Amino acid sequence: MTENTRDPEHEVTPKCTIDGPGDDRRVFLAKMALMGGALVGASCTSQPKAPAPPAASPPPPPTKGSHRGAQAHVSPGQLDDYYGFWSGGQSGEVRILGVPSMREIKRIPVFNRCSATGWGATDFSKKLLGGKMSGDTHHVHLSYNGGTYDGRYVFVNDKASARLARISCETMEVDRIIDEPNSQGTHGILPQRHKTGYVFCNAEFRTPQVNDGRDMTDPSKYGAMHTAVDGETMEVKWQVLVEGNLDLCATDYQGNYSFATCYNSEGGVTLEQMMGADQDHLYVFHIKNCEKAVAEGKTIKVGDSPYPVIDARGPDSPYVLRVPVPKSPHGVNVSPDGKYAMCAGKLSPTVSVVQIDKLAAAFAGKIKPRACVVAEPEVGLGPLHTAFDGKGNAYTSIFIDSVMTKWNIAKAIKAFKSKDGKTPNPILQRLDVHYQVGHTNASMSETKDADGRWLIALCKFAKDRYLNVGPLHNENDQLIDISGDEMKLVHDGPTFPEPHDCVIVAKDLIHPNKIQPRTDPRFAIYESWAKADGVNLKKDNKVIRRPDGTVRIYMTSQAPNYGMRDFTVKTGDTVQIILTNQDNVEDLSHGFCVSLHDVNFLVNSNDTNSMTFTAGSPGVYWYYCPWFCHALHLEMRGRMIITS
Ligand code: RUQ
Ligand code: CUA
Repeated sequence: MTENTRDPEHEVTPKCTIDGPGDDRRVFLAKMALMGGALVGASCTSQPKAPAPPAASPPPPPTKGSHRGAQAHVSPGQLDDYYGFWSGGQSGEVRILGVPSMREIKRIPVFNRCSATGWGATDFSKKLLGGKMSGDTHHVHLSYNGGTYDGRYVFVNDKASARLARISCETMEVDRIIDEPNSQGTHGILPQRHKTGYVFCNAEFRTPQVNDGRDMTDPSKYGAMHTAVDGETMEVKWQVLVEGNLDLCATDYQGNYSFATCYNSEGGVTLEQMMGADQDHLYVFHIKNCEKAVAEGKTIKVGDSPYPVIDARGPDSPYVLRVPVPKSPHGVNVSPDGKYAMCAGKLSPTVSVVQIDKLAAAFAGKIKPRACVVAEPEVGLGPLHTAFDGKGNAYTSIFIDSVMTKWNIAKAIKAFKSKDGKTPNPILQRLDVHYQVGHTNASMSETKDADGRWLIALCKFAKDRYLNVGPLHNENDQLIDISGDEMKLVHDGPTFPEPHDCVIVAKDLIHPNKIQPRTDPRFAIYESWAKADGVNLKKDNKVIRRPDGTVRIYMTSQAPNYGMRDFTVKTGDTVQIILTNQDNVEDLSHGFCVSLHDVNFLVNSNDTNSMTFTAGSPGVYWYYCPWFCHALHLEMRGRMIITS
């Protein structure tokens, strides 16, 4: 079956027309969701028909309401307008793409072992990772000031081991990793936006609190943590314990609230149990009240963890307000004007629009929490996340329908108040994407400066869009031009599995250093070793046998030479290579690879890096520079001589 034909047998429901490619997988997924009783009140008939999917190339001819469009092609030698920060999912990394070219510029190893850079094996990274070599990054967000990015840090979660990492934008290298206490499945994160204050982290998996063997068979006693981490010091400040599992996270623009979508209000532990109730919640955390409780000691301790915990399980309190929304919400995104939190329905075809300035009255008990919901447009089957153009429109990713739905916020609010609840129709366009879009984000969408130029649909399946490369398919991140009245698909971007989310940041806000600054906290460690050994890191080439038997090799590099042509150690020695790159020139990295010893790491211009290993059996072992650095790069090597 070709993309543009539809097999009537594959219609999912008599009422609901799924436009676009009627392929087996799309229909299969839709059927699965329906079989799970997952969709409530789904009725697509009122929605505008989605345009036919565009041919692979050339781009479709202009249609009514089209526009000249933003220029997606970036010529050789030209720079992109935006930095795109992509999470890498189960690859454990973060990637930097240029937008709109979608060229992958850099991979930043975070929770993963990286052979190219030695991340996970160098002394510094090994210490940060604490022996874990995998991770699952979902959400990347940058530090803010005054409602927009301040260009200092990138924060990213690890769902697998409940951690939060910070990348310094100076070097685009991880500088901190912390554990989230009493948490599993750390999922949604978001920094505060008025300044670099807290970074909030949601635990998606409810667990016994304390999780030490007690309460295992009584899920009613399970709970989940909303954790406030200081974005400057990366210290956990406090936690709020709630009964529900916390999914995506958002913050307002004033510093008053943080948000968490909360599905599984049933408190179930199986899929069926988690989908029982028709209603779940958007949890709203009142930051000042939480801080006050912490200051007044109205907190508990959970297990051995030293951090104060506000026990907010049970009914609404000064700390947490539960705004009812249709079943199993997923994404929550705050509009660039700071007025609304958009809560995507996932198992409901709606987005609930929560008006943030009504929350104070709800916290004060003057209005019901549900009265904060001012619109609930029907956007399609399986809405997951919402992006913004700064012009009053929202773009919601629709997983089951494989479309992006563009809708107008003001119209949705008007329609909600109208007699039939539907007039005016807020839905402006539904654009086919390929396939099964998860996250979406737009240029500067998570800031007050959303500029309405580019939208990314992070599609979970690529299927037939690329050459067949075997059972593991890539993901497909599609670039959509939103600068005109209509969304236009302009580019397919294959990615290695599996980005979950991205943010698109105006290039003028990010200023990395091209030469390694030696002020980075990492250098304090090397400096302290050098001081103890009476070594000048930047000049000396010395072998130091420490009292504990460790052999420290301090070495320099300058293309195409190492400061040492050879060094000698004994079989079984613990050897630590501390290499300093004397080249102070842009793009002149060296590295250090030791034959047959699984030692390989990167040392950038003006950088120092180190790795520790055990010397093998007696013999000669060449070490060499793995980074092409000079015409005589292949000759850049020396001998490690191991004696018995
Ligand atoms: S999640 S597809 Cu991990 Cu951000 Cu929504
Ligand atoms: Cu240094 Cu190649």
